[in-house]
Amino acid sequence: MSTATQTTRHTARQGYDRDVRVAVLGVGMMGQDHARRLARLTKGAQLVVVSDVDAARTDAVAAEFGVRAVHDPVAAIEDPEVDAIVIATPGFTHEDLVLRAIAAGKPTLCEKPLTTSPETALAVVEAEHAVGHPLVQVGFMRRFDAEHEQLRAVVASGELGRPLFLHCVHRNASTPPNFSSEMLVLDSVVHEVDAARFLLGEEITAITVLRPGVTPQAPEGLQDPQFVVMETASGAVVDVEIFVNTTTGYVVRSELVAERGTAQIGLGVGLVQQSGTRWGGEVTADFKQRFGAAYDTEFQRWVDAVRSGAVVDGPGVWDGYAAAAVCAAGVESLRTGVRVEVDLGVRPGGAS
Ligand code: ISE
Repeated sequence: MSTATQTTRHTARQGYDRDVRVAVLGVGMMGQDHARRLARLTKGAQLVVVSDVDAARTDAVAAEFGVRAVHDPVAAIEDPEVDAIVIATPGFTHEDLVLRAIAAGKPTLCEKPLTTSPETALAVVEAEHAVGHPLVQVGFMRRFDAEHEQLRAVVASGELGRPLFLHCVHRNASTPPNFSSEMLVLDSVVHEVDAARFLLGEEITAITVLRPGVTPQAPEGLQDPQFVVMETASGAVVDVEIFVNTTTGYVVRSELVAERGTAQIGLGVGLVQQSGTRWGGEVTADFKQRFGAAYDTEFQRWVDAVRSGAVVDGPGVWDGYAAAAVCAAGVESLRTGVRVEVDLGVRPGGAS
C-alpha cells in the first residue's frame, strides 16, 4: 500500500487534544449517574452514546442527555465516533464487553467487578498485557475518596509503624431485590478487598467468612450480616462487618491500628454513638451520596488520563483480578465455613 493510501489508526497512547467522546454502556441506576456526570460535570469529556439492553430505557436516557441511543453495546464499542467506554452493565456481561473494548483499543472504565470469576479476570489481564499498555481502569471509587487517600498516606509515611489491624464497617440501609448471601462478599466486601490492598499496599493471602445470627430485617434466606477476616502478606489482619439491611443509612468506616498509633476514617466529626439516623453528623443514605465526590474525581482523573494518553489513572485489571480472586475465595469460605488461602500467581509483566 502506498503511503498516500495508508490509513493510520489512532491509538489510545496518542491521547486527544479535544474532548474525549464517551459511550456509557448500561444505563441503570449507576450508569445513569455516570452519564449525568460525564454530560454535566467532567471536563474534557463529551457523552455521545448510551446503550442498554432495555431499548426504551436507552432511548429515554439518550433523549434526556441529547445523545445517540445505540442498542447493541458491541456496536457502541466499535463506533468510530466513540473514543472511550464506560461499562456499567450487570457484572456477568463485563468479560465480553471489556475484551471487545481492548480489541478495539479503546480506553475503558469498567464498574466493579471487572469480571465475575478469577479465571475470566485473569483472561482480561492477559488480553491487556498482549496489547502492551494499560487500557482498562476498574471502578473502585474509594481510591478517589479524600479520606481514603489520607489514610493511605499515613500508612505509606510509616509514621505509625507497621499496620497490625484494619477494622472495617460497611453498612447499607437495604438491599435491592435478588441480593444473595454471596453478593454480600462479591458486591459489597469487594470494596474492602480493594480498599485494604490500596491502603496497606500489599496482597491479601487468606479469607474467612463467618455467619453471625441473621437480622430479622433481612429478606428471607439472606445471610446478613456477615463477618469477614482477611490476612495480608505481611501478617496484618483486616476485619469487615458487612451488614446490608440496617434500615438506617450508609456507613463505611475503617480504623487502622498500627504499631505506634491508630487512624480512623468515615466517622464524620467527633462521633461516637449512632441511634436512628443520627450519628453526630448526618448519616448518608447511600453510596451515591457518601462517595459522590469520589466518583466525580474518579471520572475527571480518568478523562484527564485518556486525553493525555496515560489512559489509566487508578486501579487497573490486576486490581480487578486480585479482588475477584479474594472474593471467590470468600464465597468458598462462606459456603464451607473454613479459611481459604488466596494465591494470585505471577503478574504478567512483573511488579504489581
Ligand atoms: C453496591 O453495589 C456498591 O458498590 C456499594 O458501594 C456498596 O456499598 C453496596 O454494598 C453494593 O451493593
